[in-house]
Amino acid sequence: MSTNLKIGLSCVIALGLAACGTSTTDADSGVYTPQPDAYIAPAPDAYVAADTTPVAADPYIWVVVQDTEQKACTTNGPGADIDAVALVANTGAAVGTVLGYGIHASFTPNPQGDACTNAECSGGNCKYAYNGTTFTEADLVARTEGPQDGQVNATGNDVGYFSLNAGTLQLQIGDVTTGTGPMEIVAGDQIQVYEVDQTYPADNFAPKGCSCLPEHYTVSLQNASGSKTLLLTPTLLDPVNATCAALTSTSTEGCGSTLFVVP
Ligand SMILES: [Ca+2]
Ligand SMILES: [Ca+2]
Repeated sequence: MSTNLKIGLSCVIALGLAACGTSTTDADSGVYTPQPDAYIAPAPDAYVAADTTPVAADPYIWVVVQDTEQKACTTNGPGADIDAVALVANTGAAVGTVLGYGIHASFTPNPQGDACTNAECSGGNCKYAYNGTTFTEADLVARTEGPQDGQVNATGNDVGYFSLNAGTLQLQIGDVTTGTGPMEIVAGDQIQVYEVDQTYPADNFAPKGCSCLPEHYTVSLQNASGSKTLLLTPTLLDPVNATCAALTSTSTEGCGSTLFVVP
């Protein structure tokens, strides 16, 4: 029996069981049926991998500053007075270097109520809080973006800070040079919050004798989807704020301008 006859006979037998064109018997005989399978396989694999990677990361990009100061309405600026928020490097030769400042700031009043109404504030106006009657909320919230620039004036209005009045400030971090963001915030990074405190008269950003109370707040991180929140640990107070209690291993609040570490 010739070779051709053997192949033909096996194909006839296979036809009785399954499609001859896709059987392994035909592959043995040199017919080109495998080609379509080899072409289709790689494309869906490459697409799926690229689509899932960013979702899995979902890094921390929001800094959330929550006012926790006890109610005190004797001034125009109830609660923590936030001037600026900085992302600070904490590795290698870059330790202490500012990497970025706050951008895209927004504010949420405390759903349980403000600490102070205008009627309770000095002069009937919580001027530096969102409910004050002198500045718009947008103006005040934007004062927390960018580098430290708060100034308390003996006469005329203060500039450069926003009093939280029991509410919550959210910011992203933009690159210190280009301003673009949000930058990802990772373990080991540090967050420096500038709160109008006793460092302001000490550094000539407020009149000598300014009460400029160091006030309390917490700092957390959130990811873009809002599924994760991470409370930061206050790690360094400014010694000029003599009324602040010393930090301990269980401290959660900043007091005045405070450096926090991302655990
Ligand atoms: Ca400012
Ligand atoms: Ca203050």
